[in-house]
Amino acid sequence: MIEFGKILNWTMTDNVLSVEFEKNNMTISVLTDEIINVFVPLWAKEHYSKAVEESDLERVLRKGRSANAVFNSEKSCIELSTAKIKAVICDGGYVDFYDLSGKEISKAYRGERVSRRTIGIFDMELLAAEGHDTTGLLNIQRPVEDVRVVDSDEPIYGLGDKSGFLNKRSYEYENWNTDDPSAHTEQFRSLYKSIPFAICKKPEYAYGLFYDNTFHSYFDLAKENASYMAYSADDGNLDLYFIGGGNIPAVVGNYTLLTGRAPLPQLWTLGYHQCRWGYSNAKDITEVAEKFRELDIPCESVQYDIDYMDGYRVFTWNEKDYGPAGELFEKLRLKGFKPVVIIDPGTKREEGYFMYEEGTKNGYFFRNADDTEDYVNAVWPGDSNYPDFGRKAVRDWWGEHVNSLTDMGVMGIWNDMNEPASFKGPLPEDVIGYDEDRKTTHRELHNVYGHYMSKATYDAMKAHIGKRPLVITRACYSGSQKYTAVWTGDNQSLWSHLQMMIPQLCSLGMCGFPIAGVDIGGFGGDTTPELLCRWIEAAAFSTFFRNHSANGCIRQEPWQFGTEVVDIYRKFVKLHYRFLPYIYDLMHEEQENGLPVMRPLVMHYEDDPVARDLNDEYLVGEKILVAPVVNQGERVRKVYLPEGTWYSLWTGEKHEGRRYFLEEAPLDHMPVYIKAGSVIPVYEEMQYVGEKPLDKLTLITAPGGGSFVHYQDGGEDLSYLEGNYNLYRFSVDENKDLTAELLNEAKTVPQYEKIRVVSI
Ligand code: MIG
Repeated sequence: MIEFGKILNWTMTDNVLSVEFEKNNMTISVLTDEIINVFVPLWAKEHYSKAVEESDLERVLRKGRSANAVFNSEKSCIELSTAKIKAVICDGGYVDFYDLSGKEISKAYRGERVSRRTIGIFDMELLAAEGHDTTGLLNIQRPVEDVRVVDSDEPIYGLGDKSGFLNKRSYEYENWNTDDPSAHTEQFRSLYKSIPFAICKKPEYAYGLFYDNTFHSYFDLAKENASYMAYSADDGNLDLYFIGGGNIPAVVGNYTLLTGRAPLPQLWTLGYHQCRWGYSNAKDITEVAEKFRELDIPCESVQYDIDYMDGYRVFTWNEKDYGPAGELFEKLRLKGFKPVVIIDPGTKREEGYFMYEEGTKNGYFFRNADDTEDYVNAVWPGDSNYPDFGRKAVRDWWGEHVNSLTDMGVMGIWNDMNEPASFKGPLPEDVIGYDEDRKTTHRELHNVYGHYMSKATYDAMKAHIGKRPLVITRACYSGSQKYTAVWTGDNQSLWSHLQMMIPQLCSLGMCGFPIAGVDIGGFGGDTTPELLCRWIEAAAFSTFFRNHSANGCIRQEPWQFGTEVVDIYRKFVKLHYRFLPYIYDLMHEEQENGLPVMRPLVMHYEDDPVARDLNDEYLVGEKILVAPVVNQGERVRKVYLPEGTWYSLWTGEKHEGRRYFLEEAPLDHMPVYIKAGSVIPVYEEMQYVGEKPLDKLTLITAPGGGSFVHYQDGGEDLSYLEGNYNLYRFSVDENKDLTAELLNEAKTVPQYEKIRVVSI
């Protein structure tokens, strides 16, 4: 709990209100009419934000702001108004937010918390039974705390990759990037990522709360008490961004305006990828790749897991088993495969190994608490050091080695183990690292380790390859979407994990990560033919679309399970490729509006009580609704469609929304619906991106007529930033007559040779 006391003084300069309380100071900055920062310098005067970069701020501030503050002597509080929001700052440090009509949006909670639990009740009993003193665990006071009133049934969304259902109300979570290989259940408090951003939805107003603090932090989302949600942190500042907007898309738009948006990826990266930890030589990789072509299942890459390294030494190549990298890459490149390789931060301690030598000589690794030696823990290569990515010099060094990989022909980099993982117990919080030239500790840096590693990778690739980088990461923080796509780490071949995929990817999307995926088929454990089929179906519209499995589990390529599975698998990978232009269009729009590709229904149907807690369907953009089967044995799917008229993608059958109905769903069928009035661009079949010129476009139309803005570029380089793209507006009327307008004309990207319209 933070003590404030009464307001003593305040000043307003430009957009910044500084308030002096008896016991603390607070700064309230108006960034835009809807983004307000509340800052209490408990630890440092600076924000030291990793999520909000200078360049983001410039963008935010360009959106304009105006604010004025008055003292309300009757209530003894300061009223700060923007054109859209009123923040009221009161004695006691309470900050309340209202809309301009005076309706309450988010108020500080004034009472005492009923308890501050740090541990589940069941664990408490267990601990007590084991003779531990559990009294102190009931009411831990943390130096940073913010408790806010929520309505008794106010749903809460977001929080990144956290497990559990879409509506995070009644869960508690911790932000401390964690690599826990056991099956991620609903009870898990933390996973690999820390995204301390919640979206709350009042009946008439949706808003967001972003707590920008990288120390270990905690959310109790109306679990300990239905009338408030509580945020706390072990250290750091209270650095809260109140994010208005009124509806969920606007809140996501504002949040991504603040923390940045994912840049447009190369088209091929949105295609299908195959991986396995344990493709242990060139023959294995080549046979898997060739089998995809032979079976006519589209595929972009067979990815290289740690097996390709020489003794798990990062930035080395195991020539003994894989031959010269260039030869293997070239052989596969001729068949359309792009090399994507894993890298791990843990750097083997070994005399003579260049990474160890360079890192040691230059002092690039984390240091022990007493600053006498480099810090050592163990990961795959054995005893290892940890690069101190918080410093630009270290990121640049790392980047040079990333460049050596891309020079070899590598086209995508997959960053693993960057929580960071450690086999000999967690890294102590007092391990020393730097935030640029400021000496600090792992306590502050832990949650941004993956963020900085991704930034190092992205910056190097962008400058070096002249193309849009493909970076994938396991660990990250708010704002990492500027550099990297994400996957959700080590799930398992469990139906419950297939089910969790939908809320997890939707939540990541609501937190600004549009390029996200899970290991299709499940990473750990043995998949089953039925589970694999349902998984490729359910994931068919995901943006990082990869089947991956662990060493030691049964192999998970579709052909391991017979021809029925292969046929089903092919059908849904092809479905994904057909809709690539639509997915790409959504990625193009994301640059403008911050919205993800895969969206929960509540994003566009906020007032629909069914949508608010719907976990087994998702939207792709606004026009496509997917209702996959995610239960073992199920052959009839109960589908819910929200308001409007919808058409089955497969049969054209018409359905009116706002109701449930049953659809037959044999193993080879996934219900998909297109909204009335849609115009959706699709491609012809292909084996991989780059196989043939994409000079024909088909527009699928659903009755009603409508229009759609379609984006077309070269798919790889950065010239789109200079306007080298074609932008079309396609309008289709009731008679299916097409009008195409060219809104922007590319310098070097040829326009379509043929555009045809088909009705559903
Ligand atoms: O400790 O590189 O999540 O995708 O296959 C396991 C081996 C290390 C964890 C990753 C997984 C990858 C595996 N890695």
